[in-house]
Amino acid sequence: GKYGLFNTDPAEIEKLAKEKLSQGGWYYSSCNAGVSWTHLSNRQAFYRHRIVPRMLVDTNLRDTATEIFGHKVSAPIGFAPIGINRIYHPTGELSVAKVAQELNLAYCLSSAGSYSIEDVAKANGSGPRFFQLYQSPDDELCLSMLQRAFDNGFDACMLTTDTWSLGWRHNDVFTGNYAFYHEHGAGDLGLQDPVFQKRLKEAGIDPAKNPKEAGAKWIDENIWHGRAITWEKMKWTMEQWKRISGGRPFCLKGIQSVEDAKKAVELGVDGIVVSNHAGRQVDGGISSLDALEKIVDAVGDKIYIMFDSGVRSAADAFKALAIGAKFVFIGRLWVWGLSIAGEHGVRHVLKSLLAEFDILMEVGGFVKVKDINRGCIDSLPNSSNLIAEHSQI
Ligand code: HOC
Repeated sequence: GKYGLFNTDPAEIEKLAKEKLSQGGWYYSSCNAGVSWTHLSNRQAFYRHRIVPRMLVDTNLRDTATEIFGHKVSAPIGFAPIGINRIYHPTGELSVAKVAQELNLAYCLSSAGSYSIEDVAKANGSGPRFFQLYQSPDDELCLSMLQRAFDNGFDACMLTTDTWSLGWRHNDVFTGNYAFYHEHGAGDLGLQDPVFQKRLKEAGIDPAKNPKEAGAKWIDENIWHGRAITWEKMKWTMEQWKRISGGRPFCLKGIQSVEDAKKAVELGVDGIVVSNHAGRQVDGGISSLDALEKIVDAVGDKIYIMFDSGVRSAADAFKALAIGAKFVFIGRLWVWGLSIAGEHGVRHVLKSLLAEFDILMEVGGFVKVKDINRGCIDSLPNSSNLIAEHSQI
């Protein structure tokens, strides 16, 4: 049928997802900050770097597998944390986590998830899985979430550093995002937290009678609370995670400057995700790939560097690896797969991406992930003013 073996060209996926989603769902998943210039610069940066294939290489024994924090995975490509997956499909995070395990890919659960930590962990089975934290200013609640993440086998904590409030996203503001999220069970991950349940009781809110009020309290006070977490506080969070988890990796997501990357190294953070939140936070910002290049040059040998923002193909992922990322996360591709056909849609999109990556290695003459380096790409100066229609995807 139409949504069986659908065309996995990213432009097609996007079209099918738009057709399937409500206006609110489509606007939320596709929106960017402001006039989308950060998104555009993400796409332009990929366009500027070109892969240089090598010939007569024995790629018969090529291998897309790699390791992330000591876990062997099928590819250096994983699921970026994205909140409220029930907007896209009723089975939401459960389907995504299940497919991740089936394909042996790293999965990162958003703390704005629409299913509980416990249920997602069960769906994800043996993982590997990471827990993304939108840090609540309520320390007791934060500790409770970290503890639940550890108790449920999450292998690393990833603190998002760029989203204390959502960026100004016209389309999403237009659809009245706030009410929309609540309708889709936004934040069940939080609503099921024992400390948050205590907070609801203290405030006299019965979530069974007043789910919208309870949901609003969760989001307003603990997710988009508008109160920035500073480096000082981040140190506390890292120490708490280390204590609770017995030293499992702690990472920062959203790093875009060399200064911040150096600070992360100085404070003993295990890894960073160079990311501009897919262009959804600051408009007119530096592309994630350009930031990656500068950061790798400055601290690439001192910290584990991951990457996200704007990846639409295996070639994009390859370019980020060539520039020096050790691991690449994708977001909207799997969200749209989920929107189109639930679990099947996620599986179909990911299997296509993995096949594309494998074939790229074969036809490009690359044998191992660790051999992907700057010598594999040719780059135009970043002053080049360019953009093809295709890079609008
Ligand atoms: C219910 C809160 O990363 C985005 C997301 C923010 C997730 C918070 C959801 O929209 O970019």
